[in-house]
Amino acid sequence: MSRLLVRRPSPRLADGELTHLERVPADAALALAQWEGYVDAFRTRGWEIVPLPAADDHPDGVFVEDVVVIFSDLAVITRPGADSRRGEIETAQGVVEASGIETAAIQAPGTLEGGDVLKVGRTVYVGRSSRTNDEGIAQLRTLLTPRGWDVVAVPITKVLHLKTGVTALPDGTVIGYEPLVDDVSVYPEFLGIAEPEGSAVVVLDEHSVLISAAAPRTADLLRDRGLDVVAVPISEFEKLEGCVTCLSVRVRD
Ligand code: CIR
Repeated sequence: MSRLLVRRPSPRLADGELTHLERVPADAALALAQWEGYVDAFRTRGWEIVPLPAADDHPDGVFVEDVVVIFSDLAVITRPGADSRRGEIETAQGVVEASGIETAAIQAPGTLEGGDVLKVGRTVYVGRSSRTNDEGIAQLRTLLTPRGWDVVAVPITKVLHLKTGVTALPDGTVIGYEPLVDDVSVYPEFLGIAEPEGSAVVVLDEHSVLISAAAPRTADLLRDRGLDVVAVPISEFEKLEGCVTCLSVRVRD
């Protein structure tokens, strides 16, 4: 059974880091309700939900994707580029280590956030962003090359993370809102969409994806391509530069 690692949102979510967006009020109660809806979308499709310990002192703790990245037989504990996020690692590390997956960690001076890591087949695209540095990418490459992964670094200047701008559909097509993608030519198959919020999709299974409810035209486009599309409202997380990918770590069976 596939497992979903999640962490409930902090009541201090509204104080989270912002890089490209202006701060607007976020509603903690609505955020919690939206998070529960997000988790339910997986639970009702057969995913096992694995809650990480709460980290209410960390406003961005709900964005668990940034602190752990799973590569089938290896879990990489990251070292976030944002100082305020380093304290999120400890509790996540305990859960991952207890799961029995081999674990490695990015070391200083390397920085890496999971939002900058996109797997497509055996290729791992890694965003060189304000949060992920060359040393972090080099460490990841050293870990993954012997395991048969091809690590490709890509520049990120227009959005927070690589996966804020692009993600991949079940068939490996990379999807993104072109004005916010530094270089679409990096990706062998690229599908441009009309809504920035539609850039992030989570693959639920071979035929289904999860997407933000703020991207109805992208949802229609994906349905036209034959996919089942589950749309969930995540407005309170989008205010903090979050998206559907960053709210969980997927451990696929
Ligand atoms: C941050 O700036 O770190 C958070 N406010 C948002 C993190 C979003 N994470 C992601 O897209 N993977």
